Amino acid sequence: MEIPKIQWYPGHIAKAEKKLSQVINRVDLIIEVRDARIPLSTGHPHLNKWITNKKHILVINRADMISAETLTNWNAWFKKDNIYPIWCDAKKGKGIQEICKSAKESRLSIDKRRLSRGMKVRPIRALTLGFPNVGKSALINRIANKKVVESAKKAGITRNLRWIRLNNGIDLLDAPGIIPPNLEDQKSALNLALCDDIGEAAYDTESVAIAFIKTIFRLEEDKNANISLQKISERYGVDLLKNFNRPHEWIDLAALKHTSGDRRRMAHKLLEDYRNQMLGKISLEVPI
Ligand SMILES: Nc1nc2c(ncn2[C@@H]2O[C@H](COP(=O)(O)OP(=O)(O)OP(=O)(O)O)[C@@H](O)[C@H]2O)c(=O)[nH]1
Ligand SMILES: [Mg+2]
Repeated sequence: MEIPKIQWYPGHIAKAEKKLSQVINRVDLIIEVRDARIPLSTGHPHLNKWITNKKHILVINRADMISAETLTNWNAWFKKDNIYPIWCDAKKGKGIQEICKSAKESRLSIDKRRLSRGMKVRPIRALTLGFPNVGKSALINRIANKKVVESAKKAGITRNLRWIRLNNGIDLLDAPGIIPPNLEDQKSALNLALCDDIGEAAYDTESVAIAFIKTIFRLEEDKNANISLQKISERYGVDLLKNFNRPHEWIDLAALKHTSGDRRRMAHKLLEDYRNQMLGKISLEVPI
């Protein structure tokens, strides 16, 4: 599939990554946060380098945005590698207890190690690390049980590093979303764009909307993707199947009905409808 070129590495992320590299040695625990719709594309290729000698918890957020069946199938997939993710919905607070429990276990084991070496215990330092907009700040607010950091529907909300002292012996660091400087894997880059996990400046909306239609055609047969072309066709009153090889034309026809013929606005509407879950709980990546 031809994919529109997507590249995004804004200044604030470059700066944040530099600052992170200065504090990361002092961090004891990395709470890695991924997006349930694209749990592979939101895995950072440099993570293994960062987690050496640290505890690691894998949190997959936005669990409410995929089907329960797909979530179960992902668990079976991760289990093959002995990985047991904690699935969360930071909006509703689901999975937060599990993160706290797991962080506490890390704290106790770090305390034990320090005491055995004759060192005093101190609060452990935990960093939430992940791509932009996956819900890191929303999770922190849930863990702290009050609004301590800014969280909003746009990639690049958190701009600076910010320590939050919890009263359970854990200091939590909120950081801006981090992405690789070069989005070498353009298939993943497209997924990030579709899920709004990178800024809109990174791509052309119309080409990405066309790529979205091609993607749902490709994934439709996989049950885990949970796509109903019929429902989407009904929603816009334009048959997707009839326009199978002509996503451009589908957008044109839908634009006539919904955006006074404005293709760009229609493309944007389609993407926003997906992101706002108006098209169902669609997974853009599936366990294989
Ligand atoms: N449906 C759903 N929405 C979520 C979930 N978690 C966060 N959100 C929403 O996603 C948006 C982004 O959340 P943030 O907490 O700002 O994300 P972030 O990872 O801190 O983003 P940056 O600071 O830009 O890196 C907000 O509008 C949240 O309300 C979730 O589990 N489910
Ligand atoms: Mg944030």
